[in-house]
Amino acid sequence: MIAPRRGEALYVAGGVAVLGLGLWMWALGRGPAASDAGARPRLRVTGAYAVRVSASTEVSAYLTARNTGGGADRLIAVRTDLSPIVMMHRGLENAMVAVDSVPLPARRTVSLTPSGLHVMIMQPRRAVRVGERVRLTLLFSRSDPISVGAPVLAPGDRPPDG
Ligand SMILES: [Cu+2]
Repeated sequence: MIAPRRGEALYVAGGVAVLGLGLWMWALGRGPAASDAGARPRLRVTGAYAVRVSASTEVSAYLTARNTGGGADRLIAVRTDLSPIVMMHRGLENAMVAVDSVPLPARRTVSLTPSGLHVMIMQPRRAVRVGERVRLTLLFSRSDPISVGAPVLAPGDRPPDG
């Protein structure tokens, strides 16, 4: 049997030490110090409503998202049974541009309104009626999904308080 040379043994020991340090840092990262409860987002969604956009079949939706937590989050997608295609738009003058996500900073309230950010349900499977409720499931990058019922209003109706 050939004994390992001194250099190789040191090399192996060094590797074990690095692995140990990595495991220790990984454990630290999962510990209470890193998952500081104050840095978590805490979301509440209120005042959701939907409007059938006149002269088209699309349905837009609006809501208010309040983040009372100490950590930021992002709205990354919206799902509904009405359509597989739900977009998030930002209104600019008379145009709209798609956005990938909506930032929800810590301790801030973000409102999706007809004059700004909004949700757009493209090519709904059926026409929606004023008075019915559309169920929206909001997906976030950090928080659990939130489902809300959005009453369908006629264009120009006063939105619900939220
Ligand atoms: Cu839009």
